[in-house]
Amino acid sequence: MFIPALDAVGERFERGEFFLPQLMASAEAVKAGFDVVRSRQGEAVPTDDGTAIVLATVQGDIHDIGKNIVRMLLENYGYRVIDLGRDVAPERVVQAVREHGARLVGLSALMTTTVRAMEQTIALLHEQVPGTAVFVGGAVLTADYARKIGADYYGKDAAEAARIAERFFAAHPAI
Ligand code: B12
Repeated sequence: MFIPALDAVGERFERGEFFLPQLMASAEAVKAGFDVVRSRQGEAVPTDDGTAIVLATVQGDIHDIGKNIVRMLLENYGYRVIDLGRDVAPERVVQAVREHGARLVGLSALMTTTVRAMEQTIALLHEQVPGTAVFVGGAVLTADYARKIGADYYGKDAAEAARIAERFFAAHPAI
């Protein structure tokens, strides 16, 4: 319900019919809507069995509505999500992975200009914390492109994010 509305706003913004204030007002309305959904859902009880997931919107990108939906769904599945927020530097992601012993990292990017930061974050993670798997998503990405920038998995929406986590932890159980 919220997402088609945002798509319509995005299209009008692209056509020059809407401007930044309208974009911001729509984002605020959606945020308020999701806050209501969240408050009605009750608290998910996270398991702490080696299934921590670090989640972030990459550096330079402040779009976090999609990431927040992914987080909500992963939490509902019982995963412990360490949400670093938006505009997150690659080094901060590496630090959080080490701190929480996370083996799976989710990254979100909504702009063509910030996919580069996503690529840098993936490279730094693979170099500094080998064995960490990265799954990515966001409107600008495709499965092909995700592979090209070194991601281990691509999810087109939050439901796929949950399936990726399920598959990953089933194949890599905590020792
Ligand atoms: C809302 C919005 C904003 C809000 C963001 C508020 C917020 N807190 O997020 C505000 C007003 C702040 C904003 C600002 C800007 N925006 Co804006 N924005 C949008 C808009 C309308 C909707 C994005 C959105 O939330 N979609 C809904 C969510 C649910 O979808 P989603 O993010 O894709 O997430 C889903 C999947 O992709 C996936 N997913 C997402 N993340 C992840 C992560 C993982 C791990 C996985 C598995 C899956 C996954 O699951 C989600 C749920 O199904 C889009 C247009 C559009 N239709 O996409 C433009 C858009 C993204 N913005 C755009 C631009 C240009 C900007 C600005 C630069 C504008 C400006 N001139 O200042 C700034 C950017 C500032 C910055 N540095 O980031 C462009 C980007 C163009 C491009 N291709 O690079 C777009 C496409 C608009 C357009 N058509 O031109 N924006």
